[in-house]
Amino acid sequence: SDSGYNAWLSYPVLPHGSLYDQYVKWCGTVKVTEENETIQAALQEWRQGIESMLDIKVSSESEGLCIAIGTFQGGNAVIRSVFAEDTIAKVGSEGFAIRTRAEAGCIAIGGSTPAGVLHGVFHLLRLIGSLSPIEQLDEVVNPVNGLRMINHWDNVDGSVERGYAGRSFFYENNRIVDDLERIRDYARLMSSAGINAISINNVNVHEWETLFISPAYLPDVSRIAGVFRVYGIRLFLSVNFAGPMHEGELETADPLDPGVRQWWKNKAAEIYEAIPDFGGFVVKADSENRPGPFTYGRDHADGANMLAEALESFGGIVIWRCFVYNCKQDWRDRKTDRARAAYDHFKPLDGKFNDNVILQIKNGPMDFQVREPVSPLFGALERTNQVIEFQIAQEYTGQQRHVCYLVPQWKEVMEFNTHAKGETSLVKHIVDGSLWGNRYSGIAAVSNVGNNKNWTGHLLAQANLYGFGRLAWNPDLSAEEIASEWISLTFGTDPVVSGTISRILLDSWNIYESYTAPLGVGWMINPEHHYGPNVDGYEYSQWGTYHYADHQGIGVDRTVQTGTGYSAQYIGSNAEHYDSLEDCPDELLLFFHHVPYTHVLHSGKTVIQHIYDAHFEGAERAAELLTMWSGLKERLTEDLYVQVEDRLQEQAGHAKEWRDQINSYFYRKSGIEDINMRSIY
Ligand code: GCW
Repeated sequence: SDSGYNAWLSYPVLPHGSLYDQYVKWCGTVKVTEENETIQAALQEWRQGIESMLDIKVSSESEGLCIAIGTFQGGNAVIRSVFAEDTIAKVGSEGFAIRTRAEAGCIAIGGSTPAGVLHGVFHLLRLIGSLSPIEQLDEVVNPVNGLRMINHWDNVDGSVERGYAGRSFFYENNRIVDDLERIRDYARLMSSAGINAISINNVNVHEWETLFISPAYLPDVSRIAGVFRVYGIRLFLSVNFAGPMHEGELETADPLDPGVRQWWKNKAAEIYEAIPDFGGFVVKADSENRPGPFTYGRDHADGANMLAEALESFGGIVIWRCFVYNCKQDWRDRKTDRARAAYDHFKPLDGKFNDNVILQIKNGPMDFQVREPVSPLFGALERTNQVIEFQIAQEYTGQQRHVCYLVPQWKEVMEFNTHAKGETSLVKHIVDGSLWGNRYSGIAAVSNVGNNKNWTGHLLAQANLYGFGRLAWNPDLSAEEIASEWISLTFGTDPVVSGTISRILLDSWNIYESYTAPLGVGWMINPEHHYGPNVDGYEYSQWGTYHYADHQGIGVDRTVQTGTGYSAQYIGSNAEHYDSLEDCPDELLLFFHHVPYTHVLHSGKTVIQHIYDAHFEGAERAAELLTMWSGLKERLTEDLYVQVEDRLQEQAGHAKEWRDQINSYFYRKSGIEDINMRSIY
């Protein structure tokens, strides 16, 4: 077996039956007339997928029913005859039209660009791989979000910041790798999931990576861009705001200094010389000790606009991150609230950014915790391009040792109603640009891949990578649909396998949440590496991450009257509900309120009893995941079975550790017994 390397492009053999016969009837012949490298990649993918799933040979010669693929302008007569002008007019630059036309003897996939055609081919392969009928196809499919981006936190020394799947497959020993085979397979996976933009280096740009935009590295960076280009993906780089000083040329990085502005303009010209379709820059500035405009008394708009000006004439964009907060906070200071920071920094700058700047906002106000409210910046920026940032890497959700399918969490965030413009103003409509009519918009996420054979360490963590791409393409897909697609494409269509894995995935977020930090308060993890329980791990630190537990109660008071006032960053009824002890949803109670352990939740339980119950149940349910998986032993290849079994074993044991540390901590603090008298230490 391939150990999971082929992931959702494994193309498992399909069961014989009427659908199989239908596929064989249509799919054995393919007609392509264009030489374009992206169209040729689509053809190659088609061959590989069909030959593997149907166990037949694909020919381009034979007569009879066929698949025709190509662009509308590409000279393929079949494509032209199948699609009407008004259909063609509906197909955007990355979308496609697909139609079964018995009269023409073909299923045609047409796009206005080669990338669109490629997406169409992946679409049909996905339909077949999940046993959908193909004899009545007639649809136009366009991606909902413009930017569908993956951010790598890879360093050129080969390490990956918050990487849980081995080392980087882009870099080794301060060089870009020679062999691009794995990167090509990665591009196939990303493209098939719908991704169209990838930044390849860490937002914390260190010494060597600062030179990625200089002649020392540009030729190699451009080799990677060439691989991505074939699959319709644009390459981006994270840049160091202090770059102009690093190459020893300038003594300042002040964004209003004419010399600095010229330096970036020259850089942009050099970059586009090497990579004509370069996407642009990702920037982490004045954040966690990274350099930025603050050093020169300038603001984020000054910084971002300078870079934007340099890229504008080449069609490039600046993606400026909003993860800006005081990371040197005094824990004794109860007024400073990290949750407030992004809004406080960026709301006043709304409307001040150039047209080709996009602000990248983390989904929550803190940092990718298992539970956080939605960032109040969504809804607050009416005249600024923005993308949402998720973290596929499971930094705070089990580090790809525990299973935690994050698509349901992302869905919840995307469906959140901000009330920013009229009654219904969902995050997904801010993110897709439709609410405010933005020039650029979309969705980005921190990657969870590395050089482990199966890409993601935990095989089931592949579902998050696939799911992110699919959700970025179409946020209306459900978490269930995405899970079920991923399972069929990866493991085949056995309904028992599908039922079990789907349940494991869909329960996993709730299970992880229940045995870790309670009721939205977050953290309680070991400092630095962030794995495993440590209730006070960040309690007396400078990072702004506190739970304030004492012998009477727990939680962060973020109300207007007595707390940090964070709740007022929301609009209308959201602000009211979060601010109110009565109306605040249970799962976020301790994010917004400090309450006694005896406070009664909407569920009817006291906070302390909720903590005990959730932790006992969570650990038990984690152990059941292993039992459920064991039922698949005879149905999966041994290699795939065993690698997940190992991880689920670790999770079951580790969930107990979480349970016992959290329960014991709160029992000792509160002195309140568990009403069920279970073992607490
Ligand atoms: O989640 C935190 C991580 C840092 C990361 C930072 C960020 C790249 O712990 O490792 O730095 O967020 O998003 O910039």
